[in-house]
Amino acid sequence: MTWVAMTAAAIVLVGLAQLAASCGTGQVVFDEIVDWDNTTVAYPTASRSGTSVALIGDVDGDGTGDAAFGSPLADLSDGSVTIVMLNQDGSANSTSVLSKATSALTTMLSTQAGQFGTSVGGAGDLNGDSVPDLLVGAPVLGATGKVIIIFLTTDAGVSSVTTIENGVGLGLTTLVAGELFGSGLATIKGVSTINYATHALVGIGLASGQDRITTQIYGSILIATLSRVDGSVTAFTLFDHSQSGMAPVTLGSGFGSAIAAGDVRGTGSPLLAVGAPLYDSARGRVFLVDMDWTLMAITGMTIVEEGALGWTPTPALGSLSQIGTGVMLADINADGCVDLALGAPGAEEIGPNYGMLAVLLLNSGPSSIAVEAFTRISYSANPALQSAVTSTVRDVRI
Ligand SMILES: *[C@@H]1O[C@H](CO)[C@@H](O)[C@H](O)[C@H]1NC(C)=O
Ligand SMILES: *[C@@H]1O[C@H](CO)[C@@H](O)[C@H](O)[C@H]1NC(C)=O
Ligand SMILES: [Ca+2]
Ligand SMILES: [Ca+2]
Ligand SMILES: [Ca+2]
Repeated sequence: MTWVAMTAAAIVLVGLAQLAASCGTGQVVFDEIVDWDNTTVAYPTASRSGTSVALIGDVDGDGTGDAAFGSPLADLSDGSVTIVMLNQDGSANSTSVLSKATSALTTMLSTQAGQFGTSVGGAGDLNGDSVPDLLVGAPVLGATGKVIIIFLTTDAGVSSVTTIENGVGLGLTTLVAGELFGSGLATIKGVSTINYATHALVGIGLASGQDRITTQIYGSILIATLSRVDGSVTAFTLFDHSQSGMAPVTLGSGFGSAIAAGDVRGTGSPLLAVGAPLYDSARGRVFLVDMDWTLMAITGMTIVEEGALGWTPTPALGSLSQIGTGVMLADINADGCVDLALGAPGAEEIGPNYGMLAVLLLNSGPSSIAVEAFTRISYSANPALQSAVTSTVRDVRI
């Protein structure tokens, strides 16, 4: 089992050694760290390389899944995404950078400061050529932000590009400027009402999404069904604060900055983990959002934060930890229960803003969610990270 963790200037791949015996118990021990940062590729200090990362499927067809990560502040915030062809051990075999220097993206991205690469996601092949494609969020591109679907070639080049944005590619016309459409992205698997052979289901965050009635900024998410013929949106639902089930989301919390999906309750139906890293003046929290996928409705929300669900980390992560800047749901210790990993870039370590990945092993059922064990991946806890982590660990995805 491996996953990727990002720092301000480097990407690390963490290997997992120790497995637990029963659901939600045991310990997570990390035995390996791989840094994808290619020092011969110039990622300027301020590019915020590693803000987002995703495993996107086997692009080059060598049998090993490949990855992508975003550098949204590269090139004066025009942004870039790096596709990393992986070797079996998780090291980078080659890298390819998509940016305004890529001809298919030049017109769209040049001098827009759209922060292309704030989020990245892979939903498999979306145009029927068997090559996995790439979703990239650019939340300040154009008036309302865009999600760009990049149809890839096997050498990580671009065959064509399409977008999801206000008034384009879907019947959505009500987004307004500054909602940050595309701040978060997730692929949602395991929904019984979706035919995954012909469609993909994705969650898109709007970290400053407005309540449609009061126009106040609470943050929102949009769930979209995409066609595997051309990536077009065939259905969507926008969950803003005026919608049923959204009341627990508080004003200005950045809800939608990060999204993940997984079958936490073991019921065969995924729930969503949605980060709200600005909650309580940047302490941050994460919502586990139960969904009725047939009705496409929110049926409940469970809050994950320090002091909740039996999670009382000592020492505490601190009041500016920005928990939920990144979220991942996956069975990290391979015991059959989906676990939660949280990026907390402002967490205290040997000083402010060292950041950490908070790994919460969950023990959940249809009617309960509990944190059974907690492990930090951080500067102090992982000596192997000390050469890579000098400031912040920003995100985590699988
Ligand atoms: C890339 O993969 C090829 C084929 O497996 C291998 O021969 C080569 O050594 C790899 N290169 C790097 C830099 O890992
Ligand atoms: C690192 O960058 C160099 C120069 O751009 C490139 O030739 C090489 O393939 C890259 N290596 C990896 C593993 O991406
Ligand atoms: Ca591959
Ligand atoms: Ca494709
Ligand atoms: Ca587990």
